[in-house]
Amino acid sequence: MKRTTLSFMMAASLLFAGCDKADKDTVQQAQTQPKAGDGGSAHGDFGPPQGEPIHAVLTSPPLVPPATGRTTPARVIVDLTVQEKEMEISEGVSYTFWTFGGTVPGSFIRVRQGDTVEMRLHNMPDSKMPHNIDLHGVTGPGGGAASSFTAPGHTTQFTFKALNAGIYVYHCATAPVGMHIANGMYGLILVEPPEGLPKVDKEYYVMQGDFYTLGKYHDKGHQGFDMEKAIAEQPTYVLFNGREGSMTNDKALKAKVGENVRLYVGNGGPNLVSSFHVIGEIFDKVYPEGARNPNENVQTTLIPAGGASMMDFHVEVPGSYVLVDHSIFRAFNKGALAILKVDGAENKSIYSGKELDEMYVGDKAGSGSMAAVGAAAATAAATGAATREERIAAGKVLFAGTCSTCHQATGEGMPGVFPPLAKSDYIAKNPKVLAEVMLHGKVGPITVNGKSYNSNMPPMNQLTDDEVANIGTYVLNTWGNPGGQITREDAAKARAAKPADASSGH
Ligand code: HEC
Ligand SMILES: [Cu+2]
Repeated sequence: MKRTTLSFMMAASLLFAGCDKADKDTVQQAQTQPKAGDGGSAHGDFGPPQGEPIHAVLTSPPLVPPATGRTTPARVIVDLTVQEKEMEISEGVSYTFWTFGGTVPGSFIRVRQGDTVEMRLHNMPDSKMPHNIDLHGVTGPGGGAASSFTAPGHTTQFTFKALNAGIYVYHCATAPVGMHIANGMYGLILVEPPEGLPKVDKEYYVMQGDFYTLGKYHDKGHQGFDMEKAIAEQPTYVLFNGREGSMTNDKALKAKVGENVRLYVGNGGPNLVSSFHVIGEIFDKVYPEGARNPNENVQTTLIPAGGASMMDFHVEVPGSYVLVDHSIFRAFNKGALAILKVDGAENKSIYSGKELDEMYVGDKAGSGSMAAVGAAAATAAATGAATREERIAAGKVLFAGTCSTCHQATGEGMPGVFPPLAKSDYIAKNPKVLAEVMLHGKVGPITVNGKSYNSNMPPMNQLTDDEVANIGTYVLNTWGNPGGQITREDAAKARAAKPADASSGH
């Protein structure tokens, strides 16, 4: 069992002390004869490394190195370079990340149980901070942190034997630890069991992290780290692979109908626990926290901060499957959303697609798909563009996701349910009302173009002032509306006019 100086880990290891005796009884037998299914570090030493040392193949997310394919233990050299660099955290928002290998999460490392791993940590000369590495797959003080303090422009090295198979988080553990992790210093190391993992068609590397910026969600420009938000555990962004939209649109993960997909999903934290879910799929197998024996038929699996999991599933039906943290505001309002795009032939016997849409005069009209509304708000490219033309272009994209579920892409609305925005006399009377309606919603009776409606539009105050200006300007300049502009100031004024109360709709 791994020893560490952290007191909470000591407390945890005491809990397991009862198991030690049983383990020791089987040590002798296991050392001579490792066999599949034997867990624990006492069964993971297959003797000295054989053959020439191997340089580990490291991959950037979402890619995973190929299986080691080895049946004997080797000496594996890992060269990991720490780089502090500015990258986009969201469209038009930059952040100074601290990285292992230039990416968030850091490079994926893959070894086999029993391997001797020579860990070389390089810290770039232009780094401002010292860094180190704690690999949860290491048996030894600090998981290696005690031996890897690396000043800017230095290289350090330590060697460990990978005794336990599993999928492990690694992270920087230099003080202030929380800050190093919050800045992106984490990644995954896979220690394959001696017989390897079951073969699949596609493997991907996904890692969640929570981020704390001085500005608000989607505030443009360079954003510094906010220690107070971090301590309060109130992230501005919750992200997969360190950037909002890192795996959407043309960067979506890909698979074909009929394939088996495996995700290696880690959670760097520093604070949040992830309720990891893929919308529209069921995990055939989850190796909870990387454990050896999978659970079957799982919908949502918990991934603790500083923990990781593997999940396998077979894809039967084409379409876009959405990876989320099912603590769902994180997905739609903080960025924890990615797409797996599955191509191939439809299979109507498994999933029919929409079979019916007809009038239903029930109690009250439904309120549309809020998922789609939020998704667009989270992912649409809000540019902070200033000219009218730029606002119209950006607003068109935002409208498509944020408003068109109800008002339709044509702006015609739906008879009796959603009023038209096209040639709306309600808008024409007072164009600035657009900002107000967007930010505070609209409830109660309303007449548009001679027809009355009495429904509920939810407030969308997650939109930034720029986004409100973009959508408003787009609507004003489309479908025969009177033209003109909604400015950032109009949006700010409307936002301040009434306190936003998301529960009442006004
Ligand atoms: C969930 C469905 C829904 C979404 C999404 C939605 N609206 Fe509405 N909207 C409504 C409903 C319902 C009304 C009428 C409310 C009432 O009856 O009081 C309305 C009314 C309006 C009105 C005033 C009436 C008119 O037709 O001129 C405007 C303007 C408007 N919405 C703009 C928008 C814009 C812009 C967006 C995107 C940011 C948006 N709405 C998103 C449902 C929605
Ligand atoms: Cu660090």
